[in-house]
Amino acid sequence: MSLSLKMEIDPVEDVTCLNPELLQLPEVSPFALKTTPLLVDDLFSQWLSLPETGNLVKSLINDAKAGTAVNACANFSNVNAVGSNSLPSMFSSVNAPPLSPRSSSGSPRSSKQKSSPSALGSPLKLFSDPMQEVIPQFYFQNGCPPTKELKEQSLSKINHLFNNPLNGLLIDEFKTVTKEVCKLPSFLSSALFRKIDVDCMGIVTRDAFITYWVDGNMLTMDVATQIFEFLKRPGHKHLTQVDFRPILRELLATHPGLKFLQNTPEFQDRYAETVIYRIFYHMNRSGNGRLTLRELKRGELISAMQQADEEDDINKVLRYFSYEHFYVIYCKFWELDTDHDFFIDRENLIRYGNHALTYRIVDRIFSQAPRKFAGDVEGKMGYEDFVYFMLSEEDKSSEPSLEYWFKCIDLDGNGVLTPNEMQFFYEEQLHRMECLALEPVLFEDILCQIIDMIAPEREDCITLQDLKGSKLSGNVFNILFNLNKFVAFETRDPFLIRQEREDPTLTEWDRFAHREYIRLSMEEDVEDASNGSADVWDESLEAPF
Ligand SMILES: [Ca+2]
Ligand SMILES: [Ca+2]
Repeated sequence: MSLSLKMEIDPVEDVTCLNPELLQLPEVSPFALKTTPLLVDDLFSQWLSLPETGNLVKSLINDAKAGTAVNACANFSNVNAVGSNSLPSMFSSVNAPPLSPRSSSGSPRSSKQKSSPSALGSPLKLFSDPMQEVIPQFYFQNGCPPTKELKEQSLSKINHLFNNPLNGLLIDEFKTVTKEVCKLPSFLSSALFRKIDVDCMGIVTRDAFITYWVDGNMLTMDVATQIFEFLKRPGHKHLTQVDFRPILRELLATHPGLKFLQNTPEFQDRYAETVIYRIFYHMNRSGNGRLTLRELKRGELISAMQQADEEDDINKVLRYFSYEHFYVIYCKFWELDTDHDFFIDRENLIRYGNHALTYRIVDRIFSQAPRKFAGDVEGKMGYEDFVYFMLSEEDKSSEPSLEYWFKCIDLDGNGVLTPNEMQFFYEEQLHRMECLALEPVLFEDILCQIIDMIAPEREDCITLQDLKGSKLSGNVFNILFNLNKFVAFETRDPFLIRQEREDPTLTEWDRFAHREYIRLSMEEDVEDASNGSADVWDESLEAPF
């Protein structure tokens, strides 16, 4: 192109030094050039009028005359390669507005440039080019609509499943839809069915289902959002404990691992309650009884539900649903609640774990420092409160537990634990050590040990954040108010160390519950065999505390 115009360029005599910044044609999309030929003419004549252009063309002609092998294209692109590394481009010099971001998607240049080494070598340049950025719509007020393909796929499945004279399904038949179309755990089926069957007709029609699931954009939501949407009550922005009851009821009615409870509805209720308390203990971190979508997404409930749906042995579902875990919690409560009025008082709780706890910490629990009791009986702890206590006591590595005990020790509630506050609790431990003729450890030494374990930001106090950042925080609490666990920690109980090594993926709670379940079931065996003479008690299985 440049050679064919040499005659017009020849008169250009003014030679100044080359300014590569003025030669930035590669910055312009060929697509833009094609669609605006006038612009091309303008640019080209501007380029021609540059003294450097005349200089370049002249030297090329001289080379040609002298018979030197010339590669005009190579020369040309060389000059431009230098130019393309620097800004501003020629566009800025002619004050042209940037091109619409949309046009770049069809531009062959933009796709070519992505793979060229110069583009790869300069990520900054890629981002600075407005033509590179195409941001797809990402916010939809009523949820992201399904793609045509996904919609068709679902509709064909729906048509197949609803293909009957009624054009609808009864509650039991609906389960297949829950599993195959919605891809949700089967024990959520009744809850979903009732959500769609608003008039309680006992049937969900094909059209009603499509309106709710496909047209309502439920299809494209993530599982947590789907479950949140249909479990919550209309107009609410959270889930409460009550909202979980229907799914627990269905799990109890259908899960093979829970069938044996069908003749004891009382225990079904207790199991359901316990699972719900455990879910809220771990997931409702604000502690206000209102589980938000954000909290639901952060926790492990959805994967636990999916596991419970696939696993016939409910005891393998360690998060929330294990029957054995429920059994251990409930038996402990029953054991302490001697008059079986379903409440325990301070004197009952002090017996927990072979009198492991101090009076001072038990008093703090009963003053409701870590958590307000759910029941309203003065000075009494209900079952739900006990579940919170027990989970905190048996797994001090979990965050809800650290928060629970932190509030207990923080006597003045100012958000930091001071040596004085810790000493208040430790005094009673020290006294108990003396009574049991154990070698007492002075508070000063204990404080040093605690500071070493936690490595707090400030040396004069410990924050909740400090505790959350240390793996040894649970031991600090045991030092302060649980004598049995303090001693076990100090002597590095081989039993515990062996258990930890056996399966490091288990939580402290999982190990405790497993150990306790074995112990409790052995006790039951002993009771059953009380008429016989054989002593079936195995000392090695006894809990170390
Ligand atoms: Ca009682
Ligand atoms: Ca404090």
